[in-house]
Amino acid sequence: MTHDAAAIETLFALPFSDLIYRAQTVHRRHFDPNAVQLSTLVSIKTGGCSEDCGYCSQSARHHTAVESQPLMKLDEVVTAARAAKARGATRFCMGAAWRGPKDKDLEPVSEMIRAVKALDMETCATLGLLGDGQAEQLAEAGLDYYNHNLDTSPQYYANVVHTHGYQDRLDTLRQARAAGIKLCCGGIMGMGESRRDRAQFIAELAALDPPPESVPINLLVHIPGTPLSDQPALDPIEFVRTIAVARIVLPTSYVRLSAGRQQMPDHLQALCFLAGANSIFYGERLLTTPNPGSDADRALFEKLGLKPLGPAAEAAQRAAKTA
Ligand code: SAM
Ligand code: DTB
Ligand code: SF4
Repeated sequence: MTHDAAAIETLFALPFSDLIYRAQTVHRRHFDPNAVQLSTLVSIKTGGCSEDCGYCSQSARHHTAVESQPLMKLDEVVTAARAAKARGATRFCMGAAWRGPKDKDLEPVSEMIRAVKALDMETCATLGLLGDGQAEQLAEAGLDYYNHNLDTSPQYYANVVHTHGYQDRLDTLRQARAAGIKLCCGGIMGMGESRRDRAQFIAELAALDPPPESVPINLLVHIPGTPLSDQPALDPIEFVRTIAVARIVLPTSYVRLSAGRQQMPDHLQALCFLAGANSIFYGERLLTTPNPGSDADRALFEKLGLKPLGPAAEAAQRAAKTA
């Protein structure tokens, strides 16, 4: 099915119950509706970034409370990955506050990827824009996924980021894909964009060929000291609609209910799962902000009858139940 932005906007405008019904129908055709994939994030290099992304706590241009940290040591990363696996995460995502990695950064990051892979976890990295040959090097180290977000529509983008362009992001996605790495690519809702922008953003994701395997839908976390800190909150129902539309337009992608869960009550998260979200960030921190802890998530999953995806996750859940 082709989806241009106008057709996607029509989906957004459906009566809520009709939209959720369609999203559920598509979801059940392609996935177990009660299984949720768990990814744990760690910030391997924090703060001091040259870029000016308006939402970000880690830009050197914004005066935020984040303290810069150099590249983490290999053994600290392995300890964090082991702990994530023990809690039931199947994927470990390493994030760095860079415009993009320097060639000298790639060897230490490759070592981290090899070490996490050796724990029998899926590996993901989000390191910014990739230069020629860098994706190949990451692929060779065993990188399964590269996360790089389009963030919003091409039309709204210039309101949010000025130091690198939309096309730069598309080029990086192309490089990662060409190196055989799976894509994790999504965006942030609630940055002041219109519904049309949200529709155009989803159309851009669907136009990637093939579309990203993972699609993180973040709700803006308002960070004091960033240009977007005073942005009015997005209507929660509009956020649920965005998840439902992403599910319909990207039927075989994992749609991740991403940043913003800490600020969401259980019933809003439940609506997002009902709308077709089937992945979360799992663990008490995102990159620089809090996320619900694994105990809270386990309790939520119990209430909703959701099960974490994957054998390690199921074993961790059984162990937690009998403990
Ligand atoms: N520096 C790399 C880059 O920009 O691709 C990797 C890390 S960057 C923090 C990864 C993504 O996190 C951003 O593209 C954005 O979608 C998301 N993000 C960052 N700050 C956020 C915030 N305050 N609220 C929601 N999502 C956020
Ligand atoms: C994504 O889409 N969301 C994650 C991950 N990819 C790297 C990051 C969310 C960051 C939220 C704000 C923070 O913790 O700094
Ligand atoms: Fe933040 Fe990444 Fe933008 Fe740097 S490039 S300011 S870390 S989102």
